[in-house]
Parts: sequence; C-alpha cells; structure tokens
Amino acid sequence: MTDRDPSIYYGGNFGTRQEAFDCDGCHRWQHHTYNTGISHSFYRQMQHRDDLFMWRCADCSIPMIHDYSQLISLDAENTHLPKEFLPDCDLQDISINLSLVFTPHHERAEFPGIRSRYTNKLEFLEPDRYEEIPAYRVMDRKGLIIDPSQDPKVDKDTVVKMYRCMTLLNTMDRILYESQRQGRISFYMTNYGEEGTHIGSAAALDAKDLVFGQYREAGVLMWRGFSLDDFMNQCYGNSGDVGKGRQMPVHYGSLDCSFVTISSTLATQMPQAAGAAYAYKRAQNGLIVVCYFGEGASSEGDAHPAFNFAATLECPVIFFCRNNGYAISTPTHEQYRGDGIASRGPGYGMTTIRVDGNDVFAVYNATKAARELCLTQSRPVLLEAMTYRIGHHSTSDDSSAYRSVDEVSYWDREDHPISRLRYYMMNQGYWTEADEKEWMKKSRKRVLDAFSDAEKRLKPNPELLFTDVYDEIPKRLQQQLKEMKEHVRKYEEHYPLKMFEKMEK
Ligand SMILES: Cc1ncc(C[n+]2csc(CCOP(=O)(O)OP(=O)(O)O)c2C)c(N)n1
Ligand SMILES: [Mg+2]
Repeated sequence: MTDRDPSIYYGGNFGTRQEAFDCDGCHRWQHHTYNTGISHSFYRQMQHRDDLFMWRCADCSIPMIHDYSQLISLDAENTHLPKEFLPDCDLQDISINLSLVFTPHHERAEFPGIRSRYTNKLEFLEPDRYEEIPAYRVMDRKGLIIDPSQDPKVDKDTVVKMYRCMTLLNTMDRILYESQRQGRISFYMTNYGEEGTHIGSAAALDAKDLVFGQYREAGVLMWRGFSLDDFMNQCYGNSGDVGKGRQMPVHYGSLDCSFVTISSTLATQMPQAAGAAYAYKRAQNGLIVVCYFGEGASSEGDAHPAFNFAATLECPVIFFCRNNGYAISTPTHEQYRGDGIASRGPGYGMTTIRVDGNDVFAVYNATKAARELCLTQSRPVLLEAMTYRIGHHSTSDDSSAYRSVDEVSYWDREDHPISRLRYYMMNQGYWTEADEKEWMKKSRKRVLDAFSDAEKRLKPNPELLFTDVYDEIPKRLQQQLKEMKEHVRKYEEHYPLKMFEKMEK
C-alpha cells in the first residue's frame, strides 16, 4: 500500500459503526449503522461540524435530521491515528470508537407548527445543497432489465397488450391529427412520446379507480376499454358520442371507464381529485383516485390546495405529474426553479417518487407501489413521470417556433417508450418483425374503419343542448329551447339540419 494518493485515504469509509438516537416522533431509541470514514480527515470534518445526516425512524417513519452543529461532545478512543498516509498498513483493520452526544431532546424547538432543532448557525437553506431526486427506472434504452429484482415479471399476454395499446394510441393520434389538418374535426391533441406514462400507470391500477385527467391521457381510457369508436365519436361530436357532442374534441369522459370528463381549464381537476379521494376514504371502498396533470398545470393556484388538502386529510390519491418538458411553448426552465415537481412533495409532507416515464415497467412498478401506499396507509403519493412531448402542444400550436427539430428527433429516435418496450419484447422472444408488420397494418385498418364510421354518423339532436344539467328543465331554458326550435324552422335554409338527428316537432 504505497504510492497512494492521499485523497483516497481522506474521504474513505473503512468500517461500520452504530449510533443510537432518540426518535423525535415515537421517542424510541433507533440504532443506526453506517460506514464511517475513520480517516483523519473524517474525524476533522466532524470537529468542523460540517456534516448533515438524515434517516427515518424505523418505527414511525419520521425523518430525523442530525447535523454536527448539534454535537455537543465527541469522545474518541484511539484518536491517535496512524500517520496520515498509513503506509504498509491494511486499512480494513483500523478502527476508532467515536461516541457522539447530540443536543438533548428537551432542547429542541417545540413550536406548535414545527418540530425541529435549534441551531446557532445563521444559515439559509440553499436548494443546491440537496442532491436531485433520482429517476427510478427498470429497463435501459435497449429494453434490458437493469436489476432483475425490479423486473415486474408481467406475463407475455399483458406485455403484448400493453404494446398493442401504446401503438394503437400512436396510430389513432396520427389519423386524428391529420383529419384536423384536413378540416374534418375542429381540434386535436396527440399523445406522442407519453404512451409509457399512460399504459404503465393504467395497467397498475384497479379498473374502477377513479381517474381525473388533464387532456393528454387518452391511453388510460384506451387501456380501460374506451373503444376506437368511442374516441372517434367524441372527436366528431356525433350522435354516438357519450358526451352528446357537447365538448371540444379530446375532452373525453366515461362513467363505464371511471374517467371524469376532461375540463381544459388547467388544474381544476386537482382539488376535485383530492375531494373525491376523501370521499373514497370515508366510503372505505377499496379504491383510490388518480389525478394526472402536467408540470405546467402544477404552477396553477389550484395545485396548492389539492396537495395540501390531500396531505392533511390523508386522502388516497396518486398525483401523477407528466413532466414532458413543455407547457405549450414554455420550457420547464422557465416554468420552475426547483428540482422538478417531485421536490414539492416533501414540502407538503407527501410520499414522493420520480420515475423515468419512458420506461413503461418503471411507471407500472411505481404506480402499483403508490396505489398500495394510498390504500393501506391512506395517504397521497406524488409521482413525477419524466417524459417528452414529441408532438406539438395541440393542433393550434406549431412547436418549430420554440424548439429545434433536432431536439424532437433526439427523443423520437433515442428514448421512445414504444421502441424501448419493443426491444424488450424482441429480447424476450415475445414479438417479431413479422408480428410488427401485421399488427401495424391491422391496427391502422381498425382506426380508419372507426374514423369513417364516425364521419358518417349524424350530429346529435340540437335539443340535447338543453338537457342533463337540471333534473327538470327550468322555465327559462324551456323558453330558450322553444325559441331555438322556432328560429331554426324559420331559417331552415341557413342550417345544415340534414346533418343532425331530427328534433321533435
Ligand atoms: C387556467 C388555464 N390557463 C391557461 C390555459 C391554456 N393552456 C392550455 S394547455 C396549457 C399548457 C399546460 O402544460 P402542461 O400542464 O405541462 O401539460 P402538457 O400540455 O404539457 O401536457 C396552457 C397554458 C388553460 N387551459 N387553463
Ligand atoms: Mg407539460
């Protein structure tokens, strides 16, 4: 052991030691074992009181923070360390017993609003002092499982179903996007690049868990059985639409799929989801609520009461943030300064995880575990799925005005959730090039058939404009309905009535 760089000795961890701390929550003694650097430098570091440690009490999960400014005595046996460079000596064998005594419990700050420690240091919290929250993943970009213990072992049929759903969504997006460009429907929003977040989460939920979506979660509905006809009829606002043609395209809703109708006013779904989850908790119905929203929507005022009510009332809700890099033309670096959306979770006292949203299995595992936490511990979970919006924001947007084609094609080519799953399936022998070709042909035909059926259907009876809001139509609305009918009859030649279902006389 000669010719060593001193830095190797200086930060080194060469042994384990146990310390006991009084937990602030349950007052039990917690034994914490960690590797200690017993090098001279580590010892000096402690004297300088620079280190900060945090871990959770094993009994009550309350985080305990100790830093060495609380250290009131440090006793070390064998402080006489060998020479700094320790030549010719086996480092594994060196040990030193440190006994650390921290500020006693009764000297901690006990204000009603916090439980914390006192410090004599005038010190601000600096955001860059904390390490960024990592993004959990299961597969690498080539579809290889990185750590076998994290393999969700989804059976072959389910994996193929996931893949079919992700690709069908992609095909449907292409046809409906083009149909808007041709003036056949008024508006559309694609889901390109975010298929993994939709299908990974939907597959991990109970089909009856209540979903509040933002607008870019069509895959969740598709997984739950909303048919191509249902999608097309909604976008065409025709007589087959469950919403009776009253909403803009992509503002889906389905009682059968436990999917609350989309409202485009950003973030309104968030406090509603917290409230619904509170009702579910009281009903003890074994279900949870899932609330999807974008990182842009998280800047809305409504996000705050949603998070805070859910945390304080301990509501079983997953706040599922799709962080896709943009809120229309606003990139994330103009949207927030913190570490994404996940970093807000601990501030609200919420269990939190960040996930690679382009890894469908990572999303699946995280959503499944989050659901379990919501149900068994009755508390909210914040899940931030990192992904990329490959399409334009909507048909009203041209993203080439604010981002480069190269940026978009990087994500399309190098880190796409569909290609990652396809790699996995091919590695497993679940899917071949021939399967791919046949499926793409078949799925495109299915989409085109549904599309042309929807186009042929009549628009809903105009009288339906007045129903379904009040149990009994109020007098003033009855009057308006009568006037509308008289007006349309009088100016018949100006209205394309043939395209509509017949009104009653
Ligand atoms: C209250 C409100 N403000 C502004 C808008 C206009 N608007 C529609 S979508 C959108 C961007 C939302 O971005 P994000 O939440 O990140 O979702 P993404 O579109 O990226 O999926 C904006 C600003 C709106 N619909 N509602
Ligand atoms: Mg966004």
